Amino acid sequence: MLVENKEIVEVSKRIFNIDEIRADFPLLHRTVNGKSLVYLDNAATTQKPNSVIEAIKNYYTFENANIHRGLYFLSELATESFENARLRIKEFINALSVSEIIFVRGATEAINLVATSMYRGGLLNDGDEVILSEMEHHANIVPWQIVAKNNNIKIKVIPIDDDGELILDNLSDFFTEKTKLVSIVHISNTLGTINPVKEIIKTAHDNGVPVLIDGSQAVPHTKVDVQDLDCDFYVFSGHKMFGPTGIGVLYGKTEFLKIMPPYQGGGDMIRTVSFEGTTFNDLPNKFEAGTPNIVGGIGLGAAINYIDSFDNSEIVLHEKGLLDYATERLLEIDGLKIIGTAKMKTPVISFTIDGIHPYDIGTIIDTDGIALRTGHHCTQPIMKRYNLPATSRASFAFYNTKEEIDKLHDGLIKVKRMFS
Ligand code: 7TS
Repeated sequence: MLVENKEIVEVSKRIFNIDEIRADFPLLHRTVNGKSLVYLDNAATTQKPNSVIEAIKNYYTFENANIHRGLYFLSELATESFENARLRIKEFINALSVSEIIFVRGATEAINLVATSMYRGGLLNDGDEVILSEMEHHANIVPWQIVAKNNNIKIKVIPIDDDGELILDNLSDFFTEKTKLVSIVHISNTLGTINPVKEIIKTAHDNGVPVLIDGSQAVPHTKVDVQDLDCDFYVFSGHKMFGPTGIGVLYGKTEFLKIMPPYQGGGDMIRTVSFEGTTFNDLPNKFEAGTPNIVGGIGLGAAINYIDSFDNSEIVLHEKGLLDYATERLLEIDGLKIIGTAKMKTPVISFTIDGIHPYDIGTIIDTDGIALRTGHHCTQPIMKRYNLPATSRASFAFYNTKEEIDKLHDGLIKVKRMFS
């Protein structure tokens, strides 16, 4: 029976055809400044395929009602669609149960939830230690700084080397009896580095410490299996994986979510309420106070269906081709330096060009319809590590092409000419 199901899934995978894929994304076909758009800011957010746009339209056209409340037809339909999306997410990351999937606003809210709830529940106390890395997004730094009164959680930082790889030789030395969590990024949004999170999780567990993985940049590119990783928490945002904004996921092992107190109070997260006291709902509802982003959840489910319609190895292959080609072409440019040269990378290229400020690069290249990110990418500690005010960043998705990389190359040559 299982074998039969497997065969059906494999047969139904779409052939990886770049023209057909691009046809799925209406926004890729617009013009900007009279030029065809070249969208290279996918680490910030991805464009949305028609199937996601249609799922959102369909929900508001035919299903809109509040969930978990009414016994009437529409409410049950909306509840079913929303809970089906939760099931799709559970399958997508191979969680053990749907009760481990908490809908949140995004990765940022997920990390704030864990920090706040751990602190409130006494799993993290004043004077305790949390291990982060030098390549964290601000979303995985600031919550740990603000959760305790007087900034009382000690943050230990795993450093990075010149290539943008974590220096893990003495990782075991980071752990003391005060260490309560390792919270680390799976793939860096600025450097593209894929971190060896499975090894880090193993070392942390050998020291009796749980691990949160910030998977925001991993889910659009790689297959994630939370049971295989054995992480205790895994967080990501829907909008970076072809889904809508305002929706994201906190995965947590039941053993932790059960003992952690609620993050916010309100409807849906309670079982009974009186002025004398309140009892809380079961997982996952305990962490989902108020009307959730119903359409966001449904849109995220559609995005997962879209990603899953391809064989992941074809996505990885295409993206590796983009990374290699873009690296080669950009390095042809005199004075261009790539920041982040780890052996294991996703298609993200941060770079500087001698004598030209990244903001000038971003602004000028925009006139050619090329969308690049410039700035610190919410990773100021990385900028400090490389002694840079900012970088330009091209980040690719599987709908990007080598022709777009050629346009980026030519656009940068033009920028250089303007400054010579
Ligand atoms: N963690 C990582 C690794 C990220 O790349 C981002 C967003 C976040 C957390 C926060 O995600 P949010 O959806 O909650 O905002 N990264 C970027 C970026 O690279 N450019 O814009 C946002």
